[in-house]
Amino acid sequence: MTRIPDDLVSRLCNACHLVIFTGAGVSAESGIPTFRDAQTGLWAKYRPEELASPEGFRADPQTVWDWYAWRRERCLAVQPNPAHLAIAELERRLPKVTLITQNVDGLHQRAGSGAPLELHGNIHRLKCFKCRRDGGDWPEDVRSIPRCECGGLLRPAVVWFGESLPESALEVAAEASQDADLFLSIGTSSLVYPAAELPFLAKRHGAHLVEINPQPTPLSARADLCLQGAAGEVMAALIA
Ligand code: BJW
Ligand code: ZN
Repeated sequence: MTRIPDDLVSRLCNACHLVIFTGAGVSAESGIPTFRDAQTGLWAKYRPEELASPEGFRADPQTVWDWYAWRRERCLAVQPNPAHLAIAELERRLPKVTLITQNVDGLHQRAGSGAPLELHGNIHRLKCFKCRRDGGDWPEDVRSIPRCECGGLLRPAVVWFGESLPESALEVAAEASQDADLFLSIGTSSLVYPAAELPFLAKRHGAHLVEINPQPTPLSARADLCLQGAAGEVMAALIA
């Protein structure tokens, strides 16, 4: 069982504004592969820019559609894990919590989190590749790619490489990070920008910065505390 330092317990109890920033590692214990794990990662077989980019979709929309359809089914088949549940519990217990996620899987919402700021979109929604209009929920059992009223192909409403993040979510996330007195970065490789900038921003504005990850990342050297372990175990210990 992970030991949580007393100092962190008291910082958590006294936090005026806790910001929690999550990445794929938070959903790993639910059975969703992370992106950059060489063996089991989602990109073990493909180069990321081949599938998760506008160029990739333009070159081979059906392969990209099928890959996301397969991933979306997997997201629906799994359950939130103790990390998602502990985060939702902290939202209930503390006066002010902002949850910022890079995950597109919808597991935070299913665990009871209110309104996570989804910086990289949501795999369960669609948008038009051509006019960017909202394309509604992902339809059931559709093999051929649906089209928008404008004639463009619909695509998953996620943020691909080279695309801008949703402006207002990023703005609110940056404001929250600057206001945070305690910032938890959980299960992210801290490699993908601009999201990866947020913990550094929080630290520069005076937050106590805690990283939870079994592996070191480029953030580790800047963190006040690194809890090396699986998100589910560490977060369960944190709320115990
Ligand atoms: C556990 C665990 C357990 C395992 N418990 N932990 C500055 C410098 C260099 C490059 C750039 C820069 N600024 C922008 C860029 C380019 C690019 C970028 O960042 N590239 C880097 C890779 C170098 N960024 C972009 O293109 C962004 N857009 C942009 O900047 O636009 C600006 C612009 C636009 C237009 C005109 C002009 C300017 C967009 C980035 C979009 C990222 N999209 C993806 C795909 C989403 C859709 C999908 O799901 O398919 O988002 S990529 C992928 O990476 C996904 C994730 O959200 C994101 C982050 O990954 P994450 O969550 O950190 O996962 P992993 O796998 O990397 O790490 C998992 C971690 O978990 C590991 O550390 C494990 O150890 C740990 N772990 N088990 C806890 N049990
Ligand atoms: Zn359209």
